[in-house]
Amino acid sequence: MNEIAEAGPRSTATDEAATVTSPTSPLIPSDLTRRGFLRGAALTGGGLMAATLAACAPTAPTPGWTLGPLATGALGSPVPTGPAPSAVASATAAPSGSLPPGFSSHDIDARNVVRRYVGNLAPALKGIYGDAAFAKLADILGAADNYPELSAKPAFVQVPQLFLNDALTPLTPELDGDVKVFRLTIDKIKVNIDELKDPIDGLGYNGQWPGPTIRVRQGDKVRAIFTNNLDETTGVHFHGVDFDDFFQDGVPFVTQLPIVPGGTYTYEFTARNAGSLMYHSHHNATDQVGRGLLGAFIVEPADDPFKADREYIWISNDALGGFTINGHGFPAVVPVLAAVGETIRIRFMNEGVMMHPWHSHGYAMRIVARDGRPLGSAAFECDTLGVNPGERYDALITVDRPGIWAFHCHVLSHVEGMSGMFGMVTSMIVVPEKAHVDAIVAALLA
Ligand SMILES: [Cu+2]
Repeated sequence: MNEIAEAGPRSTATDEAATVTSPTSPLIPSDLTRRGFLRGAALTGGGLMAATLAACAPTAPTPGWTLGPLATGALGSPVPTGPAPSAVASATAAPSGSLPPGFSSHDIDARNVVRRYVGNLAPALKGIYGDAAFAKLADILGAADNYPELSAKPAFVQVPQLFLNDALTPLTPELDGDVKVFRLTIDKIKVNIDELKDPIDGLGYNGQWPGPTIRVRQGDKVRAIFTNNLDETTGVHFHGVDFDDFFQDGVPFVTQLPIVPGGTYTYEFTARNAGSLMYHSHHNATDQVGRGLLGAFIVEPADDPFKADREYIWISNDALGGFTINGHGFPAVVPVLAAVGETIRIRFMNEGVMMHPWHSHGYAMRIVARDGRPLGSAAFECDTLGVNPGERYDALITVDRPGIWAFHCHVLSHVEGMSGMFGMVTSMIVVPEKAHVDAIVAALLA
């Protein structure tokens, strides 16, 4: 099984110094420390720490659900304990134990995929949302079955993820005078869209899909050196950059010769314009971008007008890996985490060949920038945002109500079928306290 460690070297953090040092890691606040994690656990009487540690530490004991509230939960309906109805008895994925009347194999499959998404993080919900909400959630998931996923890590922990890659192996430039130098390889890789699916043959920058996030400041001089380890030619385009020199534009047979196998090519330019940009193959691109040659290029302005407590990069693709967010499909997709009172920023980027309307349940998004350019007085609010191929939108969401809110593409065939939800689905998990988020993230990074 593909463990979190495969995302990159593990942190060697100790209790005294577990600071995630990359100030540019999405999701992870720069002040996240082991002590912060412990403080978070203290807020929930220690239960959260135990639960989140157990959730993600491979050798930790599996926490048990507190099943007591189930029979007398807020819903007031006892969990069925009788034999399974005959209509569902043949469902191959059906766990032993109870199955509510009227369930079909579709319901069993649909529930199983959500069970995989939540995994053994589920017990932490008790400390986060309180007993009554926990009882409802346990009822919805059918926790009384003591189903196997309760003791498995969430699906999104079992495959490499962009935010973990960026946190654990941030792409740090060398300095050559006042030039920031980034070195990347272009590689053939095996990609696990989902830990239960066979790996597919993909391509990646530095062995990652999406590639490592490249971050600079507006006005920086950038040198990006790419070595092509493929057995085919390629070219790299920095998408959305206002180049001074058009020969840096990365289009083979227009502004350069393709980068041959074994070859190295250097792009050098000044990051004139700020915002959410991208880098990707611009050669045989339907195939090469579809196989994973894509990544985020973030140019920070000197004074960012959009203040956010957490940031998420959300790159969609829809080719050889299916319908994906950051290279993964539900349930192997990291949730958006936020604490009440926080503002999060989502940088939507579409590297696919189709438009995807992203729909946020429970909250409106304030769209403040398009293609990296601030919208100013044209900023608008919506709960469904169509993002066309090549487009980027920056969305701000200020959260004031806890909950687990679905967040998905609204082309329904991209998200749900007879086996339940798949592809372009995740959730926004809003928790009452910042420490809850820090605890979960720390456990992911541990
Ligand atoms: Cu879609």
